[in-house]
Amino acid sequence: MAARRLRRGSAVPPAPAARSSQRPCPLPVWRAATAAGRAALLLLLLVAAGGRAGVSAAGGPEVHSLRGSWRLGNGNGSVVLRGEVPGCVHTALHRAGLIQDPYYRFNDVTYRWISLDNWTYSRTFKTPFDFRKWQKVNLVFEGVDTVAQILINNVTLGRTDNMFNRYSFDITSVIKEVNFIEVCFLSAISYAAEQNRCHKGYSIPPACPPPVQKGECHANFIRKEQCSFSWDWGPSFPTQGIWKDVRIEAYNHYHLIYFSLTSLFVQAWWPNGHGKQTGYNMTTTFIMEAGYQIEKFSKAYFRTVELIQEPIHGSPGLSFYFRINDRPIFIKGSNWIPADSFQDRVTYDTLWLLLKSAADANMNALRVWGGGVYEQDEFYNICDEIGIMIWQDFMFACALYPTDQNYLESVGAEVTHQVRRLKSHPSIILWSGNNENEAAIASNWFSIPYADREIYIKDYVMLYVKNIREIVLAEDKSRPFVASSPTNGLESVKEGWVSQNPYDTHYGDTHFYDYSVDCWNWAAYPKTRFASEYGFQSWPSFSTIKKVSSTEDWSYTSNFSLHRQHHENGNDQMLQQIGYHFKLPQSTDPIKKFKDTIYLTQVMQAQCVKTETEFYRFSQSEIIKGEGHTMGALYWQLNDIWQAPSWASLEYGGKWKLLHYFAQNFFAPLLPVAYEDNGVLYIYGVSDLHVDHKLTLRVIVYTWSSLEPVCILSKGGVTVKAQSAVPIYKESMNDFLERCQNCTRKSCVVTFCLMGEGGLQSPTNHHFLSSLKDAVGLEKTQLSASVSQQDDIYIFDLHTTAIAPFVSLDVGSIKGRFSENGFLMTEKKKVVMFYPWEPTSVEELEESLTLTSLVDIV
Ligand code: BMA
Repeated sequence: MAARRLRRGSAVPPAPAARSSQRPCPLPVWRAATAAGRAALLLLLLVAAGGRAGVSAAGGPEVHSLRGSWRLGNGNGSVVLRGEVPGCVHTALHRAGLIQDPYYRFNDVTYRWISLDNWTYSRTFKTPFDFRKWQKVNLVFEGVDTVAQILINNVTLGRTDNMFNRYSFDITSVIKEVNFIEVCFLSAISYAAEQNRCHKGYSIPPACPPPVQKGECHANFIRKEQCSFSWDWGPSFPTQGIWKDVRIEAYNHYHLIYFSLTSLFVQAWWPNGHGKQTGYNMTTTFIMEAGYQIEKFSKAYFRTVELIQEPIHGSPGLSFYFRINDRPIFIKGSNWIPADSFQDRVTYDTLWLLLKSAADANMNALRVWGGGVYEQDEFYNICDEIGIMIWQDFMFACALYPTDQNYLESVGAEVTHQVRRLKSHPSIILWSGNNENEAAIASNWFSIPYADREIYIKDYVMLYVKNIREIVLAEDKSRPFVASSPTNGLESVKEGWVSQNPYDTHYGDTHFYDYSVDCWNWAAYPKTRFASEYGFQSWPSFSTIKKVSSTEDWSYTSNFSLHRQHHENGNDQMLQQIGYHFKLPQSTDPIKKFKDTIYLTQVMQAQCVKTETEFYRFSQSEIIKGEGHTMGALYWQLNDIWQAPSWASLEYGGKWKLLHYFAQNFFAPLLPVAYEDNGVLYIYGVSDLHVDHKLTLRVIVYTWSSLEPVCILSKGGVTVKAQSAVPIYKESMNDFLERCQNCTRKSCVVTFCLMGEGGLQSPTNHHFLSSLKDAVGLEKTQLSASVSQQDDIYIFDLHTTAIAPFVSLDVGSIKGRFSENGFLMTEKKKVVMFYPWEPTSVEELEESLTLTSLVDIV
């Protein structure tokens, strides 16, 4: 199909400029019945009025879903199949057996033709009601991906060009008893290229992603999931399809489009780890003329959020932290990317598993990153339910963007729609304009000549400040807005929204990546106010990789391993980082060598992110040389979009990497952290608890060669203040080693934990005194496990004959998670639980179990 000129359709809600075309509606009488009698609520209602007068009917609107099986054909008609709606072309082709799993081996490149073609979805449907009795009939798309012409009964209704918009077309005059509907897509790649060509005057970089990503160009010219054109952790699958609900709605007089509640206060909603996620079921009834009535069921939550940017004593700059219900909260968590290249595969269960895993790892927040999608309602419902706060980016990332009128109108409608759709969720605590676009201009990522800089700054301010910010402030005053991440916050505003150095540690948030530093060295990290991105890569486990590869791919240097790595030099960087502290695998058995390398990448990643996160947590209460008061740690990234090396702690499919098990500990509400500075060993007590605690610090030192401690220290009466990080132990390293039976750095390892009354206990933490490749005395160990079942849980009784660092339990593809993993085993016996996510058995678990520790790597 040749590229056609399409007429722009009307998105709902209209962009601000188009608002005047909407008839002002008298507010209906409404009555709110709520469990919280004293609830103070602000309601936002958006109602549309029926166009023709006269016909009145009691009851709600007629809704007829057009979900289900559609006819799907490509541009020249050579491929015809059935396609599910909601869905996309790739999943339809796969389901029909016309293509393999798109994630298998090199298929991302092999199947590029799918996205280059122009596909059409069509179907006939009977109108299941007497449409003549209704004043207004609309065809509503909750999401169209992306550029399409919509026709009904051969009449063009309009076009779509923004996957983040909701589109509604008035079909009152064209609907019949039997109808034929067509959604004719244009390739997103061709459209983006065409938009770029049409943009005269100056270029909008970046033109194309780096070749290592094997992606498509000009993603910034289309309002579509930016990472669908490829990313440094993801494949290029620029999908086409009706990706959300589609339906016919008929109504008289009034029709409820958006309904949101903005809470003030009663029983509050709290983030995970800080209290309950109290919510109230609420029924609101709108009673209108002629007995017409609309009933809406919803959940109301109450919480306040403030982003505090104020001077800090002894430090230049401003603070940057969140206060929830008047309580300052240290933000702990990660960054969320789309859970699949094909959104129709992201089910409630997928979301639940990933989000619950975040909460189970003691996270209280996630950032929905700006290169993906505004997530589905279920995502935010779950976050509300389990107390995961959301830093919500608008969908712009790592690029500059155009600001011509059409583009701004489309974005305006998008932002209005998304804010109205999402603002009721207490989990969302911040709107953020984009990912790294302030930094892209400030650090001149795209080598823009100095003389042209102002054009791009003007565009930046136009898009994020004069448009997006204005709309957000008009639609939702209940939560803060920042223009970018990272940003210097108020300081960026002062500097004209693009500050000289958006990574300034004295202001706002920072992103920090350095793969060549020794990640065990905390001094390499910025003492920032808020770390919203940082991380290191690892490979997903062998069982995950196996599903999308074949035998010849199973080596670290295979074409496949290079192909899946989308970050320049990523595989080498991991080996370099591993090499600082571990011996690299040398096995002559290629598969063992591959598995050992995978294991080490995960060990390295876990240890690196642990060190960095602990640094941010222990920096929360101090100002040192003008820096500190760090109040957030969101590592990059929580989840994976496919099976490939990445910064994720959860593999595609939900399996926990060692990092995720480490996160459970390094985000624990009560945690002792050790670090060395100038030959002195410090232990800090870090607490997110709401009250001060008198605790006992227990430090146990082992030689690598024995399961018997060489030195035990118990320090009682240690006060760890509520929500703070305080030094609780300090000793010169020389004294410490001497006191512990002449330990040397190479021969000993330190473990420590905090204990309090009523069973209060921190996880046991460890501090290495040398690189493990230099450790003296580590012995080959016999690790064994016996498995038994207790109700729905499986018990792994572990046994070791010697100290075993980084013990990993892996049950392959059996879905579930362990209570802990990747630990330093210093006792002969240990009990680890396995929580299955689907039915399994003792036999199956025993058969699949692989036990690995560092000493097994040869
Ligand atoms: C940050 C993110 C992503 C990227 C990650 C790792 O810049 O915003 O764009 O995937 O780093 O490189």
